[in-house]
Amino acid sequence: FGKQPWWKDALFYQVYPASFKDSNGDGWGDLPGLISKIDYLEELGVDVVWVSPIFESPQKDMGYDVSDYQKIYAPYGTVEDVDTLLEECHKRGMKVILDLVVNHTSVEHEWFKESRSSKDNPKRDWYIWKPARYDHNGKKRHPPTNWRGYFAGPTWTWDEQTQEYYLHLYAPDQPDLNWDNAECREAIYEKTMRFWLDRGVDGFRIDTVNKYSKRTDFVDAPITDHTSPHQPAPEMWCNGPRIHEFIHEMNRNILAPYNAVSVGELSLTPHPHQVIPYVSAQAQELDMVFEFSVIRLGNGNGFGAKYIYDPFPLSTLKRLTAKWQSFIEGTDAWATAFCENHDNGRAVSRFGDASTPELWSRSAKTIALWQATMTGTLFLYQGQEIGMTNMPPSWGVEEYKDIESSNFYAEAVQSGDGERVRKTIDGLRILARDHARIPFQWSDEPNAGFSDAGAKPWMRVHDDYVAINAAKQRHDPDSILSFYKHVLKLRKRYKDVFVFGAHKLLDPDDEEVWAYVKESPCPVNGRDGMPRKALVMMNFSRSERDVGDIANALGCKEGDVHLLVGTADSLDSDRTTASKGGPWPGLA
Ligand code: TEU
Repeated sequence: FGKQPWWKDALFYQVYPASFKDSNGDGWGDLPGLISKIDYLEELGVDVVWVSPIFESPQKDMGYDVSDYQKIYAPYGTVEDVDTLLEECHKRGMKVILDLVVNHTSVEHEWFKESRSSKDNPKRDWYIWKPARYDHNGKKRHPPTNWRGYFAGPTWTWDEQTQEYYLHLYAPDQPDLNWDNAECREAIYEKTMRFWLDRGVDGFRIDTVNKYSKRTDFVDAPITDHTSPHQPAPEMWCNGPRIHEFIHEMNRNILAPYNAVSVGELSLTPHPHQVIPYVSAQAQELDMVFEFSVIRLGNGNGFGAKYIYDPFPLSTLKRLTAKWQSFIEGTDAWATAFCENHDNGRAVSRFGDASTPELWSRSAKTIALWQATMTGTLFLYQGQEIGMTNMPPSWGVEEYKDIESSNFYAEAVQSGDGERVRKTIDGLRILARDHARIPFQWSDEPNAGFSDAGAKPWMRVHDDYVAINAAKQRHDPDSILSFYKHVLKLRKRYKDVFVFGAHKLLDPDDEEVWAYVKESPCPVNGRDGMPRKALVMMNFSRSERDVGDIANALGCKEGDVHLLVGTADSLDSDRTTASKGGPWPGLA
């Protein structure tokens, strides 16, 4: 299957730096702390470390509000610490990508300070300014449109000094850059990307990559939420008229010359037809994208109800994944395999059952097998490999620090609707971004070994850190961490099947066992040069299911497949099943 770029079968690992490792006891994770854990990442089999934003920032949105792209937020360390991180990773054959946040800056960024200083400032047009609208009697001032942003508020904020509104899809502290301005785009390429590529960074995870081109008619969105003055309007700014021109320009000007790897965050983009133009080889735009159909499962419909949890049957997951897989097979385009990140609840709490230690362990291993056998480039999120779980339901809302959580909660309280408040709290307990941001659980030492014993971590350490931590699992052959290492090796060893293989979902109506066949795209030296196949079976239920029965029911006769993997008996036995015949050794 020919020469593939290095990143297609690489293992990426997302580090949320504030919560990974604190080296100086200030309760906030930092770069020296991350550097002290590179051996841990290497041992897991990580090829590429993705570091969420570490730049100078007022931290209104945990660094996704950058005030200086060439400085490091002091509690994380210094630019020289980044040089050390690069050096330490590169000497181990590992790479580093940074989080590129260029849909917006912080209000504290010099560019915005100039832009807001006067209407005729040369950088005025680097942001999106619009005059107010007034009632017919000219009394009441209104924003240019009725759009609702991602953090439960309007997308416009009035600026007294120049008497205009500016656009922000996220917090008022995150004004949107105007990508329609060529000078602004040039500055983004030169001042945020080239600076880090020249220092040796290997590429970028590109934040909100489909939002840079907005519709320029700025019209009101239809009223769909009668409880709010602001209406969801992602169609006004997702996949806009010039988006492919901009991303292609970014590719030609900066990504390609540096051979930088790129993965774009592409939410709310109908796939496959609207995703392919971002990632097809001939597009010369991005290498990969994150497609969110699967990870969004359970989110309430639309912006207004995001945190009104919408329970889903497993079959939804399977149907979505089948569709997702078909889009990958349909082209040489590449999506990514992932089930966690810093914007979502923990997978074992959402897609598994963490209610008892036994079920928690089996669930986490089943999820590990799911991820390790998925087609595409695999991304893990810190803590997923040891089965870190959502915050305990007993914790109060004060433990939810994230702007998105607190804004949705405040909006529910302001609505005066007790039922909505209750549902929002229930939704946050499953879906909140905060669950992924509590300190990494390294050991059973105080503060879970994340920070010094006397320190007060910026977020509360999980109550279960004594039972769930990396040190406890590292040498335990039955641990989740050991299982991840096991199935990650399986993925690498049979990458033609698991990374590059076609995916055939077997029984979309079975609500308990999720089974699919993966087939290598090319004849290998297996039996008679036939493509290699694997039957993957995962029992997401508590009932006993027999491997043989399933295989037969699925029409997979013995010898049909060369590798049988799965936690198919039930969540109560994580035995992985040896292969049945075929040229391959069973799962060791
Ligand atoms: O998220 C982009 C985005 O679409 C968010 O709405 C995200 O999907 C949502 O919060 C999920 O609950 C990126 C970053 O990943 C996120 O952390 C930032 O808050 C956001 O952009 C603004 O930079």
